[in-house]
Amino acid sequence: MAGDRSGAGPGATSPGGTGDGEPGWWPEVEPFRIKAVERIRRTTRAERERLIEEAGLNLFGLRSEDVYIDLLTDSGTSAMSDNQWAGLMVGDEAYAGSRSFYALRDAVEETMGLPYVIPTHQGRAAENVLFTTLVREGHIVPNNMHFDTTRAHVEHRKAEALDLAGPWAYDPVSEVPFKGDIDLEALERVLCERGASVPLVLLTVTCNSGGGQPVSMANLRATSDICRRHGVPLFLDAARFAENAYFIKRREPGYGSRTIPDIVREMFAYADGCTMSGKKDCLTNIGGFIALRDPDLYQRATVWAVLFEGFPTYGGLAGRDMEAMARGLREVLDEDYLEYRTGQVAYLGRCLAEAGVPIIEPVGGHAVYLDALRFLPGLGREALPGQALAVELYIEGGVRGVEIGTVLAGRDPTTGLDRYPRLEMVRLAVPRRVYTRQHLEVVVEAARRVLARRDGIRGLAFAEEPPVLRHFTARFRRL
Ligand code: P70
Repeated sequence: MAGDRSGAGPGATSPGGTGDGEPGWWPEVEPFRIKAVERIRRTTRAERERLIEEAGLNLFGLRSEDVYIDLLTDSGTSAMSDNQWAGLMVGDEAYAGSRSFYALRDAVEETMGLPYVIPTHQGRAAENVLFTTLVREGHIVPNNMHFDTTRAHVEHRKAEALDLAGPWAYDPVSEVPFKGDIDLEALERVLCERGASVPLVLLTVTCNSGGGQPVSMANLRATSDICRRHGVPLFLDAARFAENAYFIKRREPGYGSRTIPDIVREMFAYADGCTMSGKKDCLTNIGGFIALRDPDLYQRATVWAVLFEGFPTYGGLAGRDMEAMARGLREVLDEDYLEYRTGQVAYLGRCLAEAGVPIIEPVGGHAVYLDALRFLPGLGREALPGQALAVELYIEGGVRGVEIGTVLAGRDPTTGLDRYPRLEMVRLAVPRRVYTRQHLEVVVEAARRVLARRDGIRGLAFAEEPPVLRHFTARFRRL
């Protein structure tokens, strides 16, 4: 287990160490060796120019075979361990009462301290089941920042998805250690004025839309106090809970000598439940769950789970998927893994920053976010600079990122106008345990080359725009 290196953030330039008596001269190295590999293919620039045109200048439209380094998402793209692969073989495929369900339930209870578990096929399915149970038209759901599917599920019920991250979250360069913190005064105000319309409060750990930024334990505790005083349940959108716990250990006073499992238990002790996308910190390729403290809410949610997902001991998953999630949930708590994981992402950020590429700082847990407004200062927001930059990175190096900006934000459901978020970004999400440093160096070089020719880059406009979650299937044209 790595020890406390308090003061140095993950991936800081000071060399790392395992803290178990070894000298701290090595960097955040892979705590694994590679047992199976997957061929990837380089394409030519001419091929990529043609392929991205055919995809309507939307990176979601590309075939993965035509992508060299795929940083579209860290969701469902992890490499599973030998232990997880072995788990697939012993998965119990029974319709009811599957042994693998109990393995998952036990792993959730052990790590999160939440005894009632409903498996779902992925995170948004957990949102669908929970929000069908709790959220009605006219309700307000406060969150530090909603990620896209969460927002869409709230708004689909004609409720308001209210982002209450503090102003620090929108400053791309301030070195605030917990930029994911919710604004406690704003939350208090909302609950005082409109508390009767708030069915639950969410905290997204880490805060994906804000750059993968962590939420501090102090903020979790204070949020929980406020919610309890107003009688409103607090839920975690827990997709990247382990990465968040690691940041707490490294950055928050008083946590440096606590273990990750201990920190995780404390985080969840402040919550009434969570929705989980297992495709992130369960280290699996599919899966999710709802975990709850209250047996009555569990009963009510189960009704919808049966309708949407399946019998409550499989919830849209194969038994083997639940087995892999159960094992991943324990593996992800390994501090050597989390040090490597956050260190690799920090390494990418550091190299990009050194190359002069404007990024959101500090670097978050799962991705480096390029600041498209500073990268392409010649383009206004209406020219979709994030999307334009993502397209150029693909053309330059076969690197696929994703726009987290105006395209993703969509239109305001009441005004119908573009929402223009305060940050216009391209996210380079690093899949877990998949790429090496050399792969990341290709990414840095591609970004450096795009930066060198940025003055010649044109903006984009929608050519086809679907009504919900438009970023997945939209087509674009060059201005
Ligand atoms: C991502 C994916 C999914 C997600 C999340 C949080 C904090 C719930 C969910 C839903 C979505 C995505 C975005 C761009 C490209 C590809 C995929 N996040 N809560 O990459 O979970 O996907 O399992 O339904 O981040 O951030 P699920």
